[in-house]
Amino acid sequence: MTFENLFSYSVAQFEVVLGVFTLTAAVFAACLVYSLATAKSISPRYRLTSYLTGVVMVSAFFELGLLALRWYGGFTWDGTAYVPSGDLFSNGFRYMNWSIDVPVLLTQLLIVGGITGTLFFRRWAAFVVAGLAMIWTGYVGQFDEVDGGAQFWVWGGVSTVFYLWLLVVAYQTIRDAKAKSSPGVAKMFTAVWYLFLVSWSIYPLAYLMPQIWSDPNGVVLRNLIYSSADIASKAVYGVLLAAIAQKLSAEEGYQPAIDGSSWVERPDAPHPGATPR
Ligand code: RET
Repeated sequence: MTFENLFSYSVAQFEVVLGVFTLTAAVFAACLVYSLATAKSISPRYRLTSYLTGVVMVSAFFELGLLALRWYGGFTWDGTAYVPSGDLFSNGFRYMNWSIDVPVLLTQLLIVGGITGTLFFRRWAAFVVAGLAMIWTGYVGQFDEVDGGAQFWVWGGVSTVFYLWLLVVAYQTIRDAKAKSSPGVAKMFTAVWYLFLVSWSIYPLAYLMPQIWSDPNGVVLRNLIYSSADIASKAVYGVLLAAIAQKLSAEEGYQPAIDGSSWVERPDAPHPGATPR
């Protein structure tokens, strides 16, 4: 049982949740277009990151669309409030979506971080095992989120152990990437680390919400939290990695990257506005 099903909602509460779901789906659709449209300005060595952002965006777009439908069908207007309709809302889609997106997002980090050879496969295996174990143990725990019994806390705790392992491997990957980067790119990797740490750590907070704030406003806040974390960890992260990949491509002399971006410095090509026409 998901705690969203316990309550009735005012028009504002119901609409905000529905609006946030559709906004998030729209952001993912936009980010899909962006990543496909800019892929060619990234050298073949890093380009897979753009297509992987595309994979994340498609799966997340469907997930948010389904959540919106499920929310819409889960409650009916009785003249004064949106009351449970008998069809249950479920956050289970989220966990299914993470099962695709978490391994893919972490693979992107390895690609843009320039990790190759056996180290790539070792880190990749650690990411996939830790990521899936984190998600599926959390999935088992969330079925007990309303009661907050042993199932909720024990599986939540086991999931957190896998999360900490994943964080260590992500930290090592970003540290290694920074060690071989120019100062500009190293700064961008530092930004990736903070974005990663903050946006990923929001999900366990949303898991805890039924035990922290169990009322309709808590439900609204939980879904706002989930959507901000989703936009940051999938879309902003994807765009930031694409920007790093493009800068690396330009530094390595890949001409479409040099021509195709306004934020990569071109010391030998003055800004068109600087030359008299
Ligand atoms: C759970 C269960 C409680 C403990 C922890 C969790 C962590 C979840 C995370 C999810 C990240 C999801 C992402 C999805 C992007 O598509 C499973 C809520 C630690 C970190 C990044």
